[in-house]
Amino acid sequence: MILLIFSLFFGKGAHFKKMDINGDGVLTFDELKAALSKQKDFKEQDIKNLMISMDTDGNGTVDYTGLLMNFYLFLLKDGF
Ligand SMILES: [Ca+2]
Repeated sequence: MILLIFSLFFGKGAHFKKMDINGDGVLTFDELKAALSKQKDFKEQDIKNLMISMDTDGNGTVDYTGLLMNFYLFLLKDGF
């Protein structure tokens, strides 16, 4: 699952800057939804769960640093 998410954000053609439609450096739920619905068949609830898990400071948006930190912590936790 984490690799799937990783490839969605950092893979070819789907990186963070493209997803950040208004270019403010953070992803809102609507931006995330717009990007993910193009990629795979994500259900609205899946996207909500993803958003909650990546919204490290709980302000309703996902920022690039928070996203990288999330992956880093995940990798540490899983002992890679
Ligand atoms: Ca944005």
